Amino acid sequence: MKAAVRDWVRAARRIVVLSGAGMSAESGVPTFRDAQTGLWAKFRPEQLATEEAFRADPGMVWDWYQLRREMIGKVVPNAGHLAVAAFQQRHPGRLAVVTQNVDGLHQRAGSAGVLALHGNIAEDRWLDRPRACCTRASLEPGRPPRCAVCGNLRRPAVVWFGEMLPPAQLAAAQDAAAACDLMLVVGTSGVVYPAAGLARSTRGRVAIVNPEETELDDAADAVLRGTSASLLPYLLED
Ligand code: BV8
Repeated sequence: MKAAVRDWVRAARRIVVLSGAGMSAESGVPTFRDAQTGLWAKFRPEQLATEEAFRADPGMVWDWYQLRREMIGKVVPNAGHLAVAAFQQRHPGRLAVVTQNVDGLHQRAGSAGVLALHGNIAEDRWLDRPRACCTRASLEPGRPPRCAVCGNLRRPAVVWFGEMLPPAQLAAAQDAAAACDLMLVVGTSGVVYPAAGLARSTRGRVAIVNPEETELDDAADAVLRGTSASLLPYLLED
């Protein structure tokens, strides 16, 4: 089946790679549904990655993001990220990357025009609408940092559960899904919407790359049981 999917890649004029946390697993980044460790072991990510959790205990949620940032700072893109970026460089405009990941590894691998639906963990923004006093000069260090004048908190610039996805990114991803001949759905459990919905609304054929069953298997034209770092270099080679 993997040879057939490689033929689909070769024949496709427009390809979308829709990636999830599994894309970064072989870089050493635990997936979103891997068990949380330490202080956060008793929580599920859906409980921590929310505005409600952050407002209830800013320090605890901020520390969880700091731990993840440190971990991501120590890893590098894997062969799967690199194969996607290399394909884009060899075939400009033929492959679009739509990712649910916030780790920036597609971008660091050299992929262009990455549509990061859930934001970027490396960046912060103000929790409440910033006032004139909320400037870099008024930033007071802390867990989390805050505006020394009005107390406005800094928060990770990611999309929390219950928050809208960035409209421009989502619209571009929906357009890419509608226009593609082939969507490679890589390393995602297919649980989180509206991102997972792209695999159901695409015009193109759907091929899943995942060592385990996913919520999207029923929507796939092909399911390749394997890892992204081992399969993508094969599927994307000319
Ligand atoms: C929203 C940033 C509108 C934060 C994340 C229907 C429509 C719309 C919304 C909903 C809906 N149904 C439910 C909802 C609500 C909710 C949702 O989807 N909940 C789920 C839990 C049911 N969606 C939202 O809230 C979204 N917002 O819809 O706004 C709205 C507004 C108000 C009220 C209502 C609606 C916002 C969702 C964004 C949440 N933020 N991340 C952070 O990172 O801290 S999502 C988070 O999950 C990560 O970004 C992660 O990427 C993403 C998805 O998980 P996966 O990537 O799939 O990772 P997972 O661990 O699950 O799976 C890993 C997979 O990899 C596994 O399959 C494994 O087998 C595989 N794997 C492992 N190793 C490898 C591998 N694959 C390949 N190779 C390997 N080596």
